[in-house]
Amino acid sequence: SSNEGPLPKPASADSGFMLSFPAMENPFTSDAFLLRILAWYLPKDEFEKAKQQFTQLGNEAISPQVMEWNANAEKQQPYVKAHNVWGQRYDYDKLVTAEGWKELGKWGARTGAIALGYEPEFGDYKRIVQYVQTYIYSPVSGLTSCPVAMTDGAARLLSQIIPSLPASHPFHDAYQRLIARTDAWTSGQWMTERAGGSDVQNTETWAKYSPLPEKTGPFGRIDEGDYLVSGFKFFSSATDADMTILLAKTESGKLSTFLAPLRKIIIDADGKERVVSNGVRIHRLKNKLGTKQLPTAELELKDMRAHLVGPLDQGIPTISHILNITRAHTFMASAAGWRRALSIAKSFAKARTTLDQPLWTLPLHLRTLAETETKLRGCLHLAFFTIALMGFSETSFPSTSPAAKYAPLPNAGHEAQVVLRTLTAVAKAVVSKNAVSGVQECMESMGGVGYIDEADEPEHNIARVFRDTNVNAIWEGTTNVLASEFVRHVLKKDNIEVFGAWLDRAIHTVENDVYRDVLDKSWKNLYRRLAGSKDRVPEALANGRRIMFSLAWIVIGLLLATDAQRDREGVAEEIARRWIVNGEPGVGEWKMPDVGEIGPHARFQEGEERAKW
Ligand code: UCC
Ligand code: FAD
Repeated sequence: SSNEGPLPKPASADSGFMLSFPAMENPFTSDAFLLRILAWYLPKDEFEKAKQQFTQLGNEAISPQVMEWNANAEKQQPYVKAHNVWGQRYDYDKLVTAEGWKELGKWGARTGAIALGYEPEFGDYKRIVQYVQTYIYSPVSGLTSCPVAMTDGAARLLSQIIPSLPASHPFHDAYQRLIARTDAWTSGQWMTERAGGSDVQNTETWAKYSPLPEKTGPFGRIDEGDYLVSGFKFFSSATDADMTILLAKTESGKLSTFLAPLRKIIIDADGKERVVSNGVRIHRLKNKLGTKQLPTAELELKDMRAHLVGPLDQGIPTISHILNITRAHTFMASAAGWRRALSIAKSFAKARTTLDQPLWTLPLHLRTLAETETKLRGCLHLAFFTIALMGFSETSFPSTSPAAKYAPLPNAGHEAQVVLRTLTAVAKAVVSKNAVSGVQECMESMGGVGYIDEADEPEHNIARVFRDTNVNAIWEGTTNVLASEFVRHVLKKDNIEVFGAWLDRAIHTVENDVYRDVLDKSWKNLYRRLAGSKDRVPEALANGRRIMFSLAWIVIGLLLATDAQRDREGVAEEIARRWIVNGEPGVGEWKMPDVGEIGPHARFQEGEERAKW
């Protein structure tokens, strides 16, 4: 009617409501929980030194330069150029990767992604410090964190082998190049074949002993190994690597571990040196849900010259040095991606208004984020405790660490080894699996924008984090394969008794009577069943996932409880309470259905056996 005024100005493409999203914060200095964990393990001096380095790394991680490299690596996906325009095959398949990918790899090496774990600067604490680097670097590494993981594994393996080798052996040089900060080498890990990646016993790659008649020294160069390897590798993620560690069978029909460079030097007809492929042909690159920046390929190997690593026929025990390191990178990257997704989701909840109030003030939304934070903190505790054990077992158990006083560490030596191997498998499986649902929750909490996958805007692209996080539950052993590894390991020899002695002792350091009681009853229940399963391994294997998640729930509860009692900090206390007493992230609530009946103490009446497998 005529007395109505003009309508408000409608929105247009460039006017109307526009959400203003806050700038990213330094992922180190803004992460109160990470700082708390670090202060638990590092003595004051080391903590201050690390803080300085990581504040700088955190600033770099949110810099426009790093964002640009990430966008570039995501947009310019790798491809292979095998022939020139005349149809001639190159001396080796040219794998073309983005500038961003290359720069991110160099940035990782420069900032110590591997070096920190081998340089003496942080002494007994070097692994913890190295994995803080992983935590900050991996979410913005454009997946160069994947070759980093495998390179770290190869460095660890060589560090075990080279002390017994003469100085002229090429493995010494390879090791130095892997741990370098500049012009560093990367290494691949080739295990999976078409016949299976979980069970590698059906490997169809063969290594023939065929030493060169003449070498350039008693042990030759890195490309003068004594074996010729041929076969087909179905997944190779480090296709642009300098070298690789791979499994192959020898005439015994058993698996051994080999090291080979991807290129070799030949002398051509006119006496000139030429760099050619060391018998590796890229069959094709894979199309994948995520990890788009990563050049995952199928490779055909034909007479690849390789060195044997470790004893003949001991392929699995030898390569397991790598597996345990790459699994640690996997769980840390899972937790780091999850933390990044949650930071984005929290920023969104502060920026978005709904029902005329900031989103974060809606109790239901706040509760969803709080539960996600609780699960993530639990997983982070498990992750860093496992890393601390790894570091301490490589060097020595420190008496100067606050952890020696407060953290429930096992005894150095055999007990620590059993606990470390157990928790490495458990953490890889449990943290990676939870990160998938955790990141999904963060994505959903941003509504439709959460689902937008914009390569140009890596600073708030949760969808990319979700795609990339999914793979962590698959590679380096699926959840069930790790559950199987865990069950078989603890049921061997007296491992369950050794593990049990530690956990029992640790639980009894919990001062809060209620927490101690809940954890003690839960563990006794699980232990009784596990220790009684030595002659029923197949049955325990069938229930492996449930057992593993139940154990993780107990160990995380223990870590949260001991952390809280160190200073009675309010948030730490509340998270411990929610985890242990409410069973909030446990039974039902914890998104893992297989947590089973382990959970709130109310369910653990004396003598009652509730935890059914
Ligand atoms: O996926 C891959 C790379 C992807 C990219 C990586 C990026 C990572 C981080 C990224 C961050 C963003 S490479 C492919 C990974 N493949 C796997 O993980 C294979 C999964 N399958 C398994 O784990 C299986 O359990 C196998 C292959 C290890 C099982 O082989 P077998 O033949 O059944 O062998 P056993 O019987 O389990 O083990 C043989 C010996 C045993 O010694 P004994 O008999 O003396 O007890 C084991 O104790 O090897 C020992 N062993 C180990 N030792 C086996 N596993 C381990 C271990 N984890 N630690 C120590
Ligand atoms: P399978 O072994 O066939 O497994 C299929 C299913 O069977 C799984 O659900 C598994 O849990 C289940 N299963 C198998 N064994 C058991 C058991 N004992 N108990 C219960 N369940 C079981 N590999 C490399 O070697 N190098 C690489 O660089 C590499 N890069 C990769 C990159 C990407 C992006 C991906 C997706 C994979 C990569 N892989 C790599 C391969 C990866 O390690 C394997 O896919 C993985 O180990 C599983 O092997 P598979 O695919 O053959 O599955």
